[in-house]
Amino acid sequence: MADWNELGKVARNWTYEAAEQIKEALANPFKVEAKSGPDDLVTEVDKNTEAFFYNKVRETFPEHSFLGEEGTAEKLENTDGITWIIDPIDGTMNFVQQKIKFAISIGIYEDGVGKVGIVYDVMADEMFYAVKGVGAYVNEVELVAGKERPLNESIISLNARWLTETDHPHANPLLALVRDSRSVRSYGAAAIELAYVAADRLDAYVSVNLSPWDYAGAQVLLEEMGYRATSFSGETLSLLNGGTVIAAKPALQREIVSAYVGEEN
Ligand code: 2AM
Ligand code: CA
Ligand code: CA
Ligand code: CA
Repeated sequence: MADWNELGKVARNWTYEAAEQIKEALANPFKVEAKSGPDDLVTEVDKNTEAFFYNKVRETFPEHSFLGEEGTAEKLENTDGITWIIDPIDGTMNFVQQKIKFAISIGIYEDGVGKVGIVYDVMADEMFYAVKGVGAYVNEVELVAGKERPLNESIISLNARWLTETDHPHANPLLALVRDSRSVRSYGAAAIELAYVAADRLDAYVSVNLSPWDYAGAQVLLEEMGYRATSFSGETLSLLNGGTVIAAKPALQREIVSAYVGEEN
């Protein structure tokens, strides 16, 4: 049986090592490419960081599987055994243009069950991590479950762009959600926003399109806190396919699904 505390420590040490390399890279010019459009970027730093983790996992745990955003490893066919799901830089646009608010995200799963979760905000030096059944932490401080707040006292995080795409099927429910909440934030890094929900800095985070590497790390944090993350229709998030995501404390999460983003709306 794997020692998840120990594996978590190894993963955090690699994360700190990778973060040092990212900060060094940030001090020099690097190549930026657009993927699907001007808001979907990748740099050589994303690719090098993913390769760093892939090589570490391959050398140290050859029996483990690996999934990363930038395609270093083969596509994942299933979630049997121990799988590392990594986003080498979450918030690449922030990385390129703002040079703050980006994270390394790692989820380690066993047969589809989240065991270790890491979201490291590199420039803030904030290490959010959880080990299933042990606890969730930011740096060395254990996170304590926050109280539920009614929607009109809740701060919701989402990408405001979705509100402007009026022919998008989710635009109207999201407009209503924004109207009924206390206020809205937008940080541009899904893993950080999900970790903020786990840390009770945000009450909810909503996205119309994420991939498994965006939420695999933070999902372990959210589960450890007893919070919920599902698709807009209330389904468990998949590690093989992405889609819509709504994460919040359980009562608020259920309310947002049933009264706003769920299929009956
Ligand atoms: P990324 O920076 O790793 O690409 C805001 O763009 C947030 O949504 C980021 O966390 C980003 O992750 C994520 N995201 C997911 N799919 C995306 C896409 N197709 N284009 C841009 N961002 C995407
Ligand atoms: Ca990306
Ligand atoms: Ca991402
Ligand atoms: Ca990324």
